[in-house]
Amino acid sequence: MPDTLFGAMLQSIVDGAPDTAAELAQQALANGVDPLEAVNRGFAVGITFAGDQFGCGEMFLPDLLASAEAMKAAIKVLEPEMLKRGSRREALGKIVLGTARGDIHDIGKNLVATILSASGFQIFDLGTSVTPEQFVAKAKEVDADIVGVSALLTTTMAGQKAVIEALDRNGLRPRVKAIIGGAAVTSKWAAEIGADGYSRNAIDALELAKNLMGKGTALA
Ligand code: B12
Repeated sequence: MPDTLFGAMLQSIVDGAPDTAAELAQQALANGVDPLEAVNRGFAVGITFAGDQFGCGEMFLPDLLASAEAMKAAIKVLEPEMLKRGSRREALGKIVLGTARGDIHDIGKNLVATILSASGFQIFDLGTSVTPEQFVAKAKEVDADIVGVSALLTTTMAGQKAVIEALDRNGLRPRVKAIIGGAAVTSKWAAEIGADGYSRNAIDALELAKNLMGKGTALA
């Protein structure tokens, strides 16, 4: 059963059908499917497919927007369960999160925020198109342990570098760690700009953040 459910989830995103996506998310929860698995094996596969179609000119921006809306509708249904499943037992640290200047993609960043928050991190989400100055100001204000910058466009990845430079300029690093992510980000880019870490998905982001706080289960 789950495989057909995951297939239908994928299709609902490609079709840009928020009501169907939300219904399928509800169905998954009712069937005891792990909400993160529903995202990773169903909905996220759909949005990646839609992005590829868009990239090769098979899909246009309004369709991609509809796909993004469907993705958000599904995550809205799944989010409370993700938060409920999180441990939330100890305060792990404070993380300032946002999408880089000029970039409005936030689906992945929001997932990272949900997972980290569910696992006990205190999240200060600055939203999208965040300037380096805004990251620095918030990090100072809340005495952050980690600053996380998401970027989905090759043009806005430079914004991640600018945030790291601003953290350095303001004397916040190395105490404050800088982590980055987003579809186009690679470990090579992370090393090049001197980030303290990067991850390909929200689960790895959690492991990364825990490791940086000295509370991880993995080495690294
Ligand atoms: C959905 C989407 C949109 C939606 C965004 C809706 C929203 N509210 O987010 C809309 C339709 C608005 C959109 C707009 C645009 N988009 Co767009 N979009 C996408 C798409 C299809 C999916 C992104 C997504 O949500 N993925 C699902 C999530 C779950 O994955 P994720 O974002 O990668 O996040 C995970 C990890 O990366 C990681 N992570 C993410 N952030 C962080 C942060 C930290 C700190 C850490 C540790 C980890 C981490 O964890 C996340 C969860 O697992 C991608 C294609 C793709 N394959 O990425 C294109 C894509 C990114 N878009 C693209 C483009 C070109 C655009 C536009 C410029 C189009 C236009 N002509 O206007 C605009 C940009 C506007 C702007 N200024 O930002 C291109 C970028 C090309 C490039 N290399 O630069 C892509 C790759 C599509 C393509 N193939 O051409 N887009």
